Amino acid sequence: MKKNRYEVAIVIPLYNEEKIVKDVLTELREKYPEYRIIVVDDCSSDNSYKEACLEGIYLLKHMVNLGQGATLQTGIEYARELGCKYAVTFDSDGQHNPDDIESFIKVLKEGEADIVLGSRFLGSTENMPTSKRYLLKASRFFTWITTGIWLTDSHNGFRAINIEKFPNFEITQNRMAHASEIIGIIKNLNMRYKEIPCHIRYTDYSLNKGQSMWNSINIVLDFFVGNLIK
Ligand SMILES: Nc1nc2c(ncn2[C@@H]2O[C@H](COP(=O)(O)OP(=O)(O)OP(=O)(O)O)[C@@H](O)[C@H]2O)c(=O)[nH]1
Ligand SMILES: [Mg+2]
Repeated sequence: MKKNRYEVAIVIPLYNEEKIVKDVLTELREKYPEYRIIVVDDCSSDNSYKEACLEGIYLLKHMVNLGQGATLQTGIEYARELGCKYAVTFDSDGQHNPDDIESFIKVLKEGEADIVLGSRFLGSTENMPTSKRYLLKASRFFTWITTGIWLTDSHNGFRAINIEKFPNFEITQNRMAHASEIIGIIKNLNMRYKEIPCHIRYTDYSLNKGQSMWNSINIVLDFFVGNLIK
């Protein structure tokens, strides 16, 4: 049987990362020429869209800012349209390590799981603020209480999904609630999941972009909006 050359899509949400997105995409394109790279610009107010306009990249754009959940959903839908079997979700802010992608895909290809979840606590971190560490550790208990699923890292954007096997894997929560929603989807669709180690870098750039505090508030709201009010 003919091997699908582009069975893997790397789906990249993009919002106001003009300083770094070109480097992130260039590295991914060089490392993974055999994968489709799909970038979804979430109506950035800076030059991110222009910076992401590179050869070999599929670049989509939301006409209004919809948030990370909707951005991932747009990218996953497009990966399906392109006929990809697996989708890896990968941030555009340089915090994820491209080298980790291979181990995520290996788990899916070997049929060990239907969704692979990256864990910085099984893997490693660089310069993670203490407040973020505590918040993320606390989030594991909320996730466990509300879904019955125990994860070491429940708010990590680095994942790989068998989208062919789960055509109804669909993120409907646009903003803060999507991370919890994904754990709910895993439960509802009875997906086999596996957490594997990944490396997360808190670079000067990502720490200074000024979204960290807002993201932390989002994680807290996620528990309430995504879980408790359900
Ligand atoms: N904050 C934010 N990010 C978005 C949005 N839409 C897409 N993204 C992208 O989603 C990815 C993750 O966003 P981050 O703000 O870095 O969130 P995070 O990595 O969970 O949090 P930090 O640990 O603070 O970096 C990045 O690649 C963003 O560019 C949005 O509306 N808001
Ligand atoms: Mg980030």
